[in-house]
Order: sequence, then structure tokens, then C-alpha cells
Amino acid sequence: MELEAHIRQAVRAFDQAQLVAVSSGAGMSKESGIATFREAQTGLWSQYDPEDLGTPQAFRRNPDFVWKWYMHRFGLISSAKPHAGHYAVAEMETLFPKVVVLTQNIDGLHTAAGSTDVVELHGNFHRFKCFANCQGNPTLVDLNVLQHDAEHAPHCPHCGDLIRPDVVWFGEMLPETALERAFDVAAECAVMLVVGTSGIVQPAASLPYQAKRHGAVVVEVNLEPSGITPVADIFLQGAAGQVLPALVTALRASREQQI
Ligand code: BJW
Repeated sequence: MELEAHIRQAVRAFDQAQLVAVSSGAGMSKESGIATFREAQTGLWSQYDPEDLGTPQAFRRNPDFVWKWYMHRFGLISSAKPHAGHYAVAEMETLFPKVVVLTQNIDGLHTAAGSTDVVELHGNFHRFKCFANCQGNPTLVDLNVLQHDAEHAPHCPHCGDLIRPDVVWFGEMLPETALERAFDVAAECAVMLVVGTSGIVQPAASLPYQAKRHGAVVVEVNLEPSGITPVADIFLQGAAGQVLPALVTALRASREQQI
């Protein structure tokens, strides 16, 4: 079936939805110039072993190496702008009573595009914290007031331990409130729109399965099949920056026909 026919099918699935969940991964931000994690040719980790970069043990072992890598990404993320797909997700708030974005991304682009209810599962790259969380969890610090450079991880002004980005690495717990809210929203939503994730990193990868178990329609947008596809009722194959605006245009047209 053509993409347009799948979009028409999706529009019917969204009809009358009171709560829509949008679950997004790295593919959502690719067209904003932020590389995904696992794509063979362009993924960030095609050059590095995740164990060398994305675990607390790796940071403890070689903080400057991991810091350097994050500062490089910080540069890319800081200059990134939302694309048409992010704006389309934000526009969905004008079409449905409640839209909640559950994102694995740390770039803040959904909020920058205007989405007002964004649950950040893997943290946010614009925040930094003490590795020891010496003043409570999390002990956030303002990087601007610390002496630091792009080569060396700075130190906590309270306890002297290392400063790290406030993101979730492998083997770490996700922020409890965010995780609970995400599973609640997944259980309550009428439709879950899953965009640009390989669906292999837990527990975020379980959200569409939770939604499906509780009776939601799962609509997936991806360039290729993923770990979510087995549970997707409708698969919209293509780039987020093209498919999401087309979907929202179709949703709006259908709404206008009903008036
Ligand atoms: C497009 C596109 C376009 C491209 N348009 N699409 C159960 C079983 C087995 C293991 C575990 C388990 N539970 C927990 C684990 C361990 C682990 C885990 O899941 N491991 C797996 C690898 C197996 N999980 C954890 O450790 C989590 N913590 C946890 O569960 O704590 C409790 C616990 C601990 C230990 C044991 C048991 C329980 C924490 C996970 C933290 C993930 N952190 C990272 C780094 C964040 C900081 C940073 O950014 O640097 O989060 S890893 C990385 O992966 C990042 C991403 O958010 C995450 C997901 O990646 P994503 O978004 O799916 O990206 P890609 O690149 O994989 O895929 C891109 C997709 O987009 C592709 O499908 C493309 O086709 C598509 N695409 N362009 C649309 N334009």
C-alpha cells in the first residue's frame, strides 16, 4: 500500500482520540542534523563502542575522553533547530485534547518546537550534575559558572567529584517520575505514535507494547522496520520530517470535513 493510503488509515485510527502519546527516538532529530545512535554508516556509535562512552564506568575510567565526546555533541545539539516534523507534533495539540511526548532524546527540540507536555526519559543535555549527586539527586550545577573546557571534565564546586551531563547511561535508572508518567500515559492513550526509534533500548522500547496491551492503536514512523514494528498497527515508512507534516495535514483536513 502507498504511504498516502497508510496515512488515511492512520487518520481513521486517530479519530475521536482524547489522549495521544508520541514516543520519539533519535531518528526524530536526524533531519535537525543530530546523528542517530545505531545506523551503520552514520550512527555515532559506529565509530565507538558504547561501553567506552555511554556508561558510568566508562566515564569514571576515562572522564576526559567521554567529556570530549559530549562537548562535541553539545556543539551540534546547541546549534540544532527543530524541523517540520517537530512542529507537526507540536501542532497536534490543536487537534486533540491532550498530546504527551515521551522522548528518549536529550536535545530539547520538541519543547523548542512548542510541544508543551514533554517527558524526557533519558535526561537533558542542557543540564549538568555532580557525578556523586553530593547535595541530593540530582545535584545540578551551572556549567557557565564552572571553570571548564572542551577537553577536561570539570569538578563539582561542593565535593570535587566529576561533573557529567544529566543524561541516562546504560545500567542507570531512568528518572522515576518520568518513567512512571510514561507508562501511565502509554496505558491510557488511544493512539501511540512512535517515531524514529530502533526499539531496542529498554525500558523505553516497552512503551508501545504497554500501549498495545491496554488497547491503543500503535502507529509507527520510521525509515525501516524496527523493534516496534511487530506491535505497530500502521507503519508509515519514511522520514519524520516528511511523514509527520503529511499526517498532520491529513488529520487537519479530516477534522475540517467533520465541522
Ligand atoms: C528515522 C530517521 C528519520 C533514522 N525519520 N526515522 C531488558 C532486557 C535487556 C537489557 C535491558 C533490559 N532492561 C534494561 C536493560 C539494559 C539497557 C538496555 O536496554 N540495553 C539494550 C541495548 C539491550 N537499558 C538500560 O541500561 C537503561 N536503564 C535501565 O533499564 O535501568 C534499570 C536496569 C539497569 C540494568 C539492567 C536492568 C535494569 C538505560 C538506558 C539508557 C540509554 N541511554 C542512551 C544514551 C543517552 C545519553 C546520550 O544521548 O548520550 O540513550 S543510549 C541511546 O539509545 C540513547 C537513545 O535515547 C537510546 C535509544 O536509541 P534510539 O532513539 O532508538 O536511536 P537508534 O539510533 O537506535 O535508532 C534510530 C532509529 O531512527 C532507527 O530505527 C532509524 O531507522 C530511524 N530513523 N532517521 C524517521 N529521518
